[in-house]
Amino acid sequence: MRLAFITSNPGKAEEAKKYFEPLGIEVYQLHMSYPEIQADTLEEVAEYGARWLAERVEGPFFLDDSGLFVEALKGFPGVYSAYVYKTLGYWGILKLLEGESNRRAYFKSVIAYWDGELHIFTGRADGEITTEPKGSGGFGFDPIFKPEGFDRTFAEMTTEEKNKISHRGRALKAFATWLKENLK
Ligand code: ITT
Ligand code: NA
Repeated sequence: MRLAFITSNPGKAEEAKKYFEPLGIEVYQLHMSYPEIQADTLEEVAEYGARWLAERVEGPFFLDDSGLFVEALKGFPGVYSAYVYKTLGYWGILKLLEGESNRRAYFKSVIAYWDGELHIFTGRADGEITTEPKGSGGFGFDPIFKPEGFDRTFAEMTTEEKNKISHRGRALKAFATWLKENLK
């Protein structure tokens, strides 16, 4: 089986490819931009995007909308993560947290799969924001996020390691489980 992943982010595509490969499912990246509405939740953003694409894309596809939620910043950047990453980068987050002792944060991933109907799968990873960036793997905010129970940032992990514990890995797991039960 082949699955189209509509994303502009090669890091996300790589993680999904690696996740599905051992399950005999080939994921390929489809570059197609879609509107990302301003909404309060990742679910709303993902659902709007998927329904918009459904009218324009032939066959099934999935997309992923994610965000980093920092407790001391009342959940910021959250649904604004892509914009904040593009403008301030992870240094901006480090700067906002300077002198802050509460470093708690979580990543959340929402996968929207369209096969004629909409299916939503979510995953979350709790951890903390480091005081300095570490590692060169992964993408986005990975160098400043240390998952709970680990001494390394996501950027210091291989894709396989990150997939086992990450927000996206967990959403992909829910997606894969659903596929196994629902594909005839
Ligand atoms: P799409 O085309 O798939 O939307 P994007 O990079 O714009 O790609 P989002 O809209 O989901 O993705 O924005 C989320 C932001 O959070 C973006 O800047 C990502 O780099 C970052 N991000 C998402 N998942 C991440 C992860 O697993 N690790 C680190 N940063 C992540
Ligand atoms: Na985006």
